[in-house]
Amino acid sequence: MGIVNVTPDSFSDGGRHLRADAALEHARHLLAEGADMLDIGGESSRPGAQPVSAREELERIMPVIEGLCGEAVPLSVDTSKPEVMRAALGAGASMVNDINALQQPEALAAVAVSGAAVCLMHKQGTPQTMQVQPYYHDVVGEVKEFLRARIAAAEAAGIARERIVIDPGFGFGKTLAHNLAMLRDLGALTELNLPVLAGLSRKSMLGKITGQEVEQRLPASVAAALLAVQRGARIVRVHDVRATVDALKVWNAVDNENAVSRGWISTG
Ligand code: YH5
Repeated sequence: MGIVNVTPDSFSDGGRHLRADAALEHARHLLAEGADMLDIGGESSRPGAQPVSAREELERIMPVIEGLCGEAVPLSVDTSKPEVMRAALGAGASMVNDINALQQPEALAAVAVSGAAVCLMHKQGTPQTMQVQPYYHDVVGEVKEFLRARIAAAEAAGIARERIVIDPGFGFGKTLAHNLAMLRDLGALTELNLPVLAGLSRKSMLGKITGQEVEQRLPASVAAALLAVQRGARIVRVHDVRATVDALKVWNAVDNENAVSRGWISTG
């Protein structure tokens, strides 16, 4: 899953049209690099980020979703707002990626009536406060129980299991120790029998481990994505698609007997 952030901090603000054009060009670049799906977001959910209105979010993402709906690729919309979900799904998005796990009123219904897929993510606190003092007795157990409860809520609202993806929410109200425990034991989430999505790309935990600033975290991000897939993640949300795809191809060539039959590699 390639990340397309349509925010002023990601694409320099020469006005709405230029920003949408730059985001579209970036999205097509990620597809050329081998992305199987794109995650399009108009609200920064980085630690400390300020919320934006539904109207502002829509003005950022809708031109990009509309510009991409001709490409034969699944689009995910990164939002917590039901109004934004409905508009994006109406324009052809096929998945909602909600860091709030459909906890806002109407969010469950917005996804349920659409037939779209959803990614339910765990976090502790809100993006404004979540890194202040994360605390868990048992991070893996608590994340798993939270996701189990949100899966039940989604199913009760009419969202079939086949439509649900789960995500431990790396960096969302978690210390380095919590993130490492979660990655080490990611297999515990696969016991919920749903595809696991992992988002580690360029995150602070990689900066803490390597001492690298955000622009220099590509090698660490590739290593983290590979580790996540080896521990059971089925989708990795990444900025650096080509490097990640190459790493996964090497792993597949060595460890996955199906790599040839799936057309991922050729033995000549
Ligand atoms: C995720 O894990 N993450 S937004 C800080 C960074 C770099 C990247 C300091 N949305 C996830 O990517 N959706 C985000 O450098 C997500 N899973 C899902 N499903 C945070 C982010 C980032 C933050």
